[in-house]
Amino acid sequence: MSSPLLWRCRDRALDLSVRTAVMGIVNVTPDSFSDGGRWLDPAAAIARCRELAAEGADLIDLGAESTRPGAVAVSADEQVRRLEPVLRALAAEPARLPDGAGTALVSVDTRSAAVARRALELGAHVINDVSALDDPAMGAVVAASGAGLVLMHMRGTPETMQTRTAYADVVAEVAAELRERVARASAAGVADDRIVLDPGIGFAKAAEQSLELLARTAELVALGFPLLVGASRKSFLSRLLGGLPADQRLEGSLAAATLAVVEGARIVRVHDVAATVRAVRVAEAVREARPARGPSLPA
Ligand code: HH2
Repeated sequence: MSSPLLWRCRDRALDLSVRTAVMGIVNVTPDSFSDGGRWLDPAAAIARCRELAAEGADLIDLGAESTRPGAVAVSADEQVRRLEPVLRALAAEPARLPDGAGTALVSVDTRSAAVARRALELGAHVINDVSALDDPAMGAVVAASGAGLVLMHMRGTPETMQTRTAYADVVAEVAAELRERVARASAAGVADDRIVLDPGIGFAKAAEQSLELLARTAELVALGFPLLVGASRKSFLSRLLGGLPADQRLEGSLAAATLAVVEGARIVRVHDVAATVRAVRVAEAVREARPARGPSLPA
């Protein structure tokens, strides 16, 4: 059996056993909560992808639909219209990592199987599905391509999710619901070594629930799949920092990413790639320096 920390994505694979993968965000949208409108022009988006890869983004996550709380769904046709020129440019000339370390993988953040199918035809390596297979056709589309698949936890849709934050034990319930989505992916033919899990920080979560998920990252790592955490610039940080706007949440985002990595997250999804790469190089070294945890501490 292959290592669960080798994530296979079509003809590529990311070794997550020591080095944390950094996923850089490029939203080709008019309305994303932090970078909405900045990368809607294809030329600007393509340049941003190349810039993030040059800063060390192992993956570029392209989104064409905002999933901020209250956001309304965007049609598949419109998502494809926004994504296609960017995907074509990255397929023709992949975005290069620094120091000759190869090229960034391309991930597409979509809940739509039709969008995923087209993105995969255009060379995407990963489908990042924040609904974790709500679209009944999604699993088969991903399985047929051998792409990587991110299954993120959410309840409801971005429009309704903040009315669905009642949990008795947020970590136990997120874990159980992610397990159900893994079963759905497996039933559709997605191999285990393609799957990454994500607690969905801020998706159907109140601020204190996002904090508890971060604090208890290790319990989600124990599900046996690489864990991705996306806390970058999210509103739970602002609540702790006197209401700072999204463009002033860098230090809070770095703190959250660092903690997640020390606790075992293997991929972080972020807006600020250069700073995050430096922070997680330290965090993963601390994690690797920790002695293996014994069965229990003396009383
Ligand atoms: N968060 C957002 C979008 N996609 N995907 C995963 N796997 N994990 C996340 O935490 C996650 C995600 C929301 O952030 P952003 O893309 O910056 O904003 P918007 O949804 O408004 O485009």
